[in-house]
Amino acid sequence: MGTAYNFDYDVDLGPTSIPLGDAGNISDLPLEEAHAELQATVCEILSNGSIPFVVGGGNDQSYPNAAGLLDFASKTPGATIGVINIDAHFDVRPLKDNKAHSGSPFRQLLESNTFLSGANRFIEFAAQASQCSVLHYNYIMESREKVQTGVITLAQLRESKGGPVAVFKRVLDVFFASCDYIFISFDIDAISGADAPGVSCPATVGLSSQEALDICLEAGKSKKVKLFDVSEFNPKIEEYRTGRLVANMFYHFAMGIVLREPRKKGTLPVGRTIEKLVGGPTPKRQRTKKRETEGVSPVAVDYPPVVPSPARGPKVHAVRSTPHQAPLVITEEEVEHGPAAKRGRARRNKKINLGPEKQVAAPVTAPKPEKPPRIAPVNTKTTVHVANLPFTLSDEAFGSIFSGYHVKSAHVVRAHHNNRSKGYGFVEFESEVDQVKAMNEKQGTMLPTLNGEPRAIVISIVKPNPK
Ligand SMILES: [Mn+2]
Repeated sequence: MGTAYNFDYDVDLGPTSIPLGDAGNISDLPLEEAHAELQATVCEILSNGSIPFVVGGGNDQSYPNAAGLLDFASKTPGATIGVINIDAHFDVRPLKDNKAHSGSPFRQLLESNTFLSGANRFIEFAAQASQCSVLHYNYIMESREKVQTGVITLAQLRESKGGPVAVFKRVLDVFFASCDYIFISFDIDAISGADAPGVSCPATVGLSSQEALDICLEAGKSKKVKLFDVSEFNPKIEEYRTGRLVANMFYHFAMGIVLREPRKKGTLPVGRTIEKLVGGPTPKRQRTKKRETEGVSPVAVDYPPVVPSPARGPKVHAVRSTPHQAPLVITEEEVEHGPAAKRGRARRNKKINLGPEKQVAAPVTAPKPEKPPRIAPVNTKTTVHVANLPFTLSDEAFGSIFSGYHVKSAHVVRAHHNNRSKGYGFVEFESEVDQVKAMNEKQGTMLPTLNGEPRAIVISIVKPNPK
């Protein structure tokens, strides 16, 4: 799954840091009985102070999971839950012959009296309009009469500042600000099929696996997140790549849980920073930003046929959580405008432990060559600024315009990266008399350009730097 100690995050996933346990499989039972067993198991694990991480299997598992959390929440009067469905699809289709299926879990939730009776919240995240019926969209919107719901499409995420991970954090912090417990339901068909092929309905576009892992990390870090499920992993379609992704999702979620606790200072072995190793400033981590096709009008389409998920029931992992802490207090204003103080990204620890020889080896860094200043300090008494120059003008030709005025130096200002003229320059004269005379007599001189339209130069005396 991953190393026990992750030095990138300074997170120890060893047994003394975070006790992980396998709560077993939901045995082969008729669907309704399996759901009942799952619901009871989830509630039991929560009651023991652990965080269930349920791996399916069909997305039908998500309603019993949510019901298990609702059962748990009912033990605390007034406790509310927030449910986020990260999914390319809404999964609010009606029951078939009164029976639940992988397309119906959130319809069941939005029609559950227990869910509707409290101030609970539900949001669809990363839904793809090309894969979802507008009728179902309307259904979710109409449910607002009974309960707070929302839809954030993948196209919206791509257009949002910070992309999916930043928006996900805002959903947790703002949309779920009033909720006590959060359930993250992650259908991995929300992830691009190139990254997650082992699903019944692989997506042509979607979240990247990197974004999925970052979301799992953020979910783990939120103290309110009490339950996580991963749906639609189907090893019969593809086992290796997708299996590793699901394991890595669990790994990142578990790392996030460790990061819930305030960091102890000095836990990380002293290492060298990236800067010291390679020289120069530490590069910011780059993420590929994909753009989705825009302008798809909503058309009512049905889901593609769903390949049956493996017969084996969902696998339940339990992660022991820390004792329940009071939910963060977020003010009304913060709900409107976001958190007052930006807490920023997870503080990635840039230090790398290189082992015992670290004290001996000196970092190999070349001394930084001194860059000449872009524009030499100018003497305002003897220098003029000349604008509206033709872009093809050389320094030499520029100086020759003022040949009768005792030119000390003349240069056209050029862009650093491609050396192209910026269309202005500076001329320095021997004396202030030359400066004023040249400005008065050469003002408006017409210079030829490539397109045949001559330009009149604009000469001005350089103003003293306000500093
Ligand atoms: Mn789904």
